[in-house]
Amino acid sequence: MTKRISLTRYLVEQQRVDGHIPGDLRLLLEVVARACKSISQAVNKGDLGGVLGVADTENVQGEVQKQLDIIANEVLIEANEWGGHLAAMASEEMDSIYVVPNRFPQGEYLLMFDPLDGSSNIDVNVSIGTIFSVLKKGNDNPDTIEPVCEQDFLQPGSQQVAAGYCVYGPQTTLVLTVGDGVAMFTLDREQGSFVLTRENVQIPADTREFAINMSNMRHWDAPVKRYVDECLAGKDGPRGKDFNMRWVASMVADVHRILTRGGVFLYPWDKREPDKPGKLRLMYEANPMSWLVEQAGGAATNGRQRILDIQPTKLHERVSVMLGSKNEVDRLTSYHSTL
Ligand code: AHM
Ligand code: MG
Repeated sequence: MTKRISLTRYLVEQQRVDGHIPGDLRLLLEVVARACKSISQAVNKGDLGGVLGVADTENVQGEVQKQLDIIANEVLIEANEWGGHLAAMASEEMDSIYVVPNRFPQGEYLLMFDPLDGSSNIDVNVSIGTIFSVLKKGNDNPDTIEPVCEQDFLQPGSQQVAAGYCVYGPQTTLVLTVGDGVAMFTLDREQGSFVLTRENVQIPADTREFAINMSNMRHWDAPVKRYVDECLAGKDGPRGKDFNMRWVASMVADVHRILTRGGVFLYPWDKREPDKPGKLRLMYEANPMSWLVEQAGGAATNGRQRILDIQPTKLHERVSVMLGSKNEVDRLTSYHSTL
């Protein structure tokens, strides 16, 4: 019989055998996984659990919140606030940071999340997910510990100590990196545990598949238009091969496909909102996904710069995103420097 490796055992081995993660980070990741299990239950119940539909609120970005956005946010906060591993949390769905209340011990980590990514797919029974990223609170002098503040979160993605997502699709799959490659864990609902199902995930450097919302074509910048035009020209065009297109409109599902079989995902800056660098959020979406993709041998840029090198200036910062198969991302990035 093949040996089943649970997420718990994987994390213990990362701590004990490989020394990649401290005990506190291991426990924190276990709690995040447990919260994802509960969100998965709520997602699965759908109408039977009364969790679908819109709430009467907007988030800080002015987007109408769905009930599940709010439920998932609460599940993550309640699961994580008492464990003693965190100093504070930040979420796409909250205006400002959530400092762990005084009644609980304060830890040294910072957790960021997009509690329910792909909100437009909730009510139509299409894959959605939770994205998370963990940073360490700055190097405090223990004699002068300052209270945690938003500034502590403004670290480039290269400083992440763990990142991942959980996709709620036909299967619930947790995908994780702690800087030692990418591992995937499938939820075994009977046992109630995540089981390791893929390790050392690698994205092929070349692909024939791209993902972008084509309805925005008229708003794109010249380098993105050139790239997609060349893909669409197929084997008679400059690329000399036919391309396929996929767009789930849940970043978790699109990135999961890319980690599984390659491809390139683009949500570029466009002319609709010239003052915003892009639609997706740097801290909750682009940074964790970029680190996962790089850990799997792929690349991630905003067209001009490696996403993980961007110094954030605010919590809800947005960014243009191009990630996936390395040779395609390099090509796109080179088009930005020549056009
Ligand atoms: P959300 O976090 O509010 O769900 O928004 C992010 C989502 C991404 O998952 C997805 O790639 C993108 O928005 C889809 O946008 P569009 O509807 O413009 O295609
Ligand atoms: Mg999102």
